[in-house]
Amino acid sequence: MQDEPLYRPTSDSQMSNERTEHPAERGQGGELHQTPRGDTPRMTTAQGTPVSDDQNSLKAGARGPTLMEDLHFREKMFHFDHERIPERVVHARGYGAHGYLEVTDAIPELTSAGLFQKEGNRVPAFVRFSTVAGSKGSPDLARDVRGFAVKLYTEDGNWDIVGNNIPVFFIQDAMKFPDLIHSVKPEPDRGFPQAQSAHDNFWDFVSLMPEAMNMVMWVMSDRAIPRSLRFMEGFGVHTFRFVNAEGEGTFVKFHWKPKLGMQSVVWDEAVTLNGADPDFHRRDLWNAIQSGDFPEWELGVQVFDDAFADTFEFDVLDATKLIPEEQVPVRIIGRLVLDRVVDNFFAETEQVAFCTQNIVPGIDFTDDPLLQGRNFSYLDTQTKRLGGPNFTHIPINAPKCPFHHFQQDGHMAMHNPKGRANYEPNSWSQGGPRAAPKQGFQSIAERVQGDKRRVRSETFADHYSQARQFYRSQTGVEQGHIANALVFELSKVEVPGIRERVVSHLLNIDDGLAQDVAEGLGLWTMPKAADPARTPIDLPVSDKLSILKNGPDRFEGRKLGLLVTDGADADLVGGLMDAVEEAGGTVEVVAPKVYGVTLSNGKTLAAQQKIDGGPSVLYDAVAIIVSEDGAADLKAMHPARAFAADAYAHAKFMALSEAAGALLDAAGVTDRDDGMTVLSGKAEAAGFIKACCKLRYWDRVS
Ligand code: HDD
Repeated sequence: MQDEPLYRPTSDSQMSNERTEHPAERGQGGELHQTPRGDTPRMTTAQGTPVSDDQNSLKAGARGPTLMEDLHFREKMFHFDHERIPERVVHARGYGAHGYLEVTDAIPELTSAGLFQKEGNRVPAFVRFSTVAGSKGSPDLARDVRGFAVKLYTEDGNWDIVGNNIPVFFIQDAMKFPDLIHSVKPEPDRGFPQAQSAHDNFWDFVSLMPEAMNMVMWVMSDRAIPRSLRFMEGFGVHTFRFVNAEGEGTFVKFHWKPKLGMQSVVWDEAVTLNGADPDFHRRDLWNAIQSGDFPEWELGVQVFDDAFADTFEFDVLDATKLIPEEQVPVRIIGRLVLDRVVDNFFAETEQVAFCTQNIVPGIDFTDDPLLQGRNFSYLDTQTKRLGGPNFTHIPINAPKCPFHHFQQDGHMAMHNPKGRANYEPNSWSQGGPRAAPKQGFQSIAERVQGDKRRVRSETFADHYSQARQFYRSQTGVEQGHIANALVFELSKVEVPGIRERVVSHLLNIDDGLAQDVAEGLGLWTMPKAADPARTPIDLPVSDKLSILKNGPDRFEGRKLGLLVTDGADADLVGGLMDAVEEAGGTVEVVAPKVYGVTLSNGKTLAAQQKIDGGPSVLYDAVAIIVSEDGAADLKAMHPARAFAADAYAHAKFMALSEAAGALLDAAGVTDRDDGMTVLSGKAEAAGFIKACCKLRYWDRVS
């Protein structure tokens, strides 16, 4: 039996009783897969029973009914029917990768956390990025906050920093989290819109909760449409505590700063990207890691004491506020590198369970009421999502340091210790584990006293000052994007009263912004400003809050879309590709046909995208190197005209061959500006890539 090939060659007749070769039996190159002989493992059921035929269910006769007795069919179908687990109630769409955190500046004076005792210490890390509102299958470029959740497998247990790419939050008290999320998710009666805040319920809720206004400014800014997960900052958001070996505490806020700098797309690109490549962010992360271009962030901390907290304009326990970097500088203490994609998306990215309660000795919580509530919610949700209390037995969630406890049994228990002792204290000789008062986790000895009341502290009452500071710290281009985003979103709101209520808040943030939005909406009469609980104050501009003021000035890690046709000048193409490579970028070739083109020197150049699958929104800059005949062909193709028109409209730098002008004209792009370089040789190619380091030619649109 073992010597007989289990799969036979294709039968001539599809109607024959002989089983026919299934397409799945062919490899990608068309070669026939190995039959289960030699080194190829034989297929079995989950019980280990060898399977003889995985194509046909067991029937009474070739055309007869399927038999219940078919153990292989029933087991296969039963397992398939149970493949899904509940998606996360928020942050359902996410993408993870492995890496490490390396300490670059030891801080034993601040914290006793083992990790930070010595420069050069490294711990494994797993990071999951996510959007918040959309379900698991929603597109990557939704206007939304991005989750930035980091699990560090330290020698003292797992430390999770479950943060976002925005340093403030919508609400101050965890009590309001279900309401916030209900309001942004699809409306309950109609089940839409998906992955969007542009609807009545969201704007109704936030306009009734003025504490949301600071975060609303951030979400309407370009921060909410990052170009890549690699090009965004991350924040722990809350104020945490460092505790040193003497038991002394300092306040700390955590920051992740991307090595390649920040970058966002423009809204019109995001809208197109969501259709052109709904997986744009995850594909980008996967490709970067697979090509050895490992994404990296600096870990920074803002450390401050009670004296600062007492004099700061806001309460450091209020998660709707940040501390400007100009006030408390960020000290860089480590680097986070992602150098390995997952082996299995479900096992790792889907099953990873972050909990804000996962901290290690040397780190502690504060009384931030949002953080306190989160500490309940995460553990609770994992139990539901992963089916029981043993989710720490799943490898991605298990600590990588030794661990010993008496928690036992339950669904799917994988760690089942031997021996008699399962309680403590006990008299058995191997009766450990025992608690270690010195090395064990200790909460900071903080005096806590107060009346038992449901109240919001008066110190949380200023809802507009930081929103104003954020808006006024942006460049003109960025301010325009915020106004446009508000107009776009509020134009999707059906109830005029809700739109007007939002504008009434904007009046407390910035008059000019309120005017721009009112004008964009076509609002006839300006509403009265909302009554602020506390009169907003003017804070100094904080340049660090702007993306464009902190632009990367490099093309490293970025992508050029190169549109070519048959007969394109081989020297220009070669020179440009070399220049991009030298700058640390990549080139994706777009052509009328995916097998590519024949260049002027007779050599072929393979394409990665056919023109209608490679719109210019996929790229940071574009080049159109075409022959005259090629340009004439492209003129007739809508996707080619759109490639040129969109690149122009999105303020991208463009490199052109002489002949490309005809395509631009046909696309309605009659301007020739300084964001365009007509190439005639290598020198221009280098100059063009240097210009691309600015990422956009904003003068074109501002
Ligand atoms: Fe949350 C997931 C970040 C407030 C309750 N949250 C979740 C994830 C991130 C954040 C990144 C995805 C983790 C992953 O990739 O698996 N959440 C935040 C930040 C907040 C915040 C930065 C404010 C500072 N969250 C917040 C509150 C609550 C929750 C106030 C409830 C009281 N969050 C959850 C949750 C989730 C979650 C329901 C859903 C899936 C999960 O936990 O694992 O428990």
